[in-house]
Amino acid sequence: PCVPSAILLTPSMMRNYLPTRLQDSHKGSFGEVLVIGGAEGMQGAAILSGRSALFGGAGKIFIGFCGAVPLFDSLHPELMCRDAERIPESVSVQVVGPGLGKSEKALRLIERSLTDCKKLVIDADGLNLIADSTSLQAYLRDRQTNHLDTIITPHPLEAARLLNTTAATIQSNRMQAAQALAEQFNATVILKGAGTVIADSKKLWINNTGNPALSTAGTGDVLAGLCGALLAQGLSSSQAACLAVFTHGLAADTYVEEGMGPIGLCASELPTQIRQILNQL
Ligand code: NPW
Ligand code: AMP
Ligand code: MG
Repeated sequence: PCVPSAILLTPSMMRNYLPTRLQDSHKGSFGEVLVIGGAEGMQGAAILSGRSALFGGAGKIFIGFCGAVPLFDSLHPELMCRDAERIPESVSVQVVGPGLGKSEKALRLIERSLTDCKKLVIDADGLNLIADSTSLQAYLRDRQTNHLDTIITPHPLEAARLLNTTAATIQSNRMQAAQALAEQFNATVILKGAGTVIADSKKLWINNTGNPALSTAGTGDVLAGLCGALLAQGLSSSQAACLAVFTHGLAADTYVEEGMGPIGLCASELPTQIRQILNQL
């Protein structure tokens, strides 16, 4: 298949995508994000994603847990913690998958998000559930026809599960794999890993920020929450995907320059640095 040449993400390109804040704005101006994930033992993934949406500038953030619901996040009590099946209002931007698990409840939750949610980021176990189910794959493909936007954020093994191949095959031609995912699932794709590739039905982008400090648990959950925050602030799927990937990588690069990586950087340290980059880019 013909693969278009990739556009390198640059700071000047990213500046054009930055969300702006009018003087008379209020929290409703910056959208709501609902993170759905956090099964038993993986509540942290959903919290990381919610914190990232907060530092990425979303107006209001809910975390819907699949497992036991913490009373609140003591570091960030701004985040509203609920049972994922007890969130009354239908929030128009959702991030489904961080620590979601693959239970019956998880399956019900992702099916509802795929059919109802206007702007959806699908990560981690959200992608693994879709890889295992042809009916969920059909719901995902149909979203575009129903004018619903989707970003999917696979790492190479998740991409391999979706395309029914191996991670080695994905890695042997990352651009082609990202384009195949975009075409097969009618979504904007973030194919993660060193040299993250972003693809939609028309274009390919490549990112050169980021480094092995990011090779640690939870960094992907942070990226997914950031995508949600940028969608909630009005960016298109491809703009949100590109700006999120660029700033997430640059945050890690900044920590390395400051001597806080590549060894031992924590995913939970990324959101504050991402906030600074969004404000100073
Ligand atoms: P290997 O080791 O090379 O064979 P999984 P997961 C591969 C949640 N989390 N290039 C690599 O395979 C998530 O949100 C919860 C090549 C790696 O071992 C999910 O819901 C946390 N290969 C759930 O856990 C923090 C690559 O994929 C394997 C690659 C499972 O997600 C952690 C891992 O993939 C986590 O986020 C690359 N660039 N990147 C929490 N605090 O609650 C990855 N691989 O088996 O899908 O497991 O990604 O950990
Ligand atoms: P996940 O595997 O879902 O936790 O996501 C890992 C995140 O860290 C993705 O955004 C990857 O692109 C990023 N990442 C991991 N290792 C590297 C690396 N060596 N260079 C650049 N980015 C990386
Ligand atoms: Mg992940």
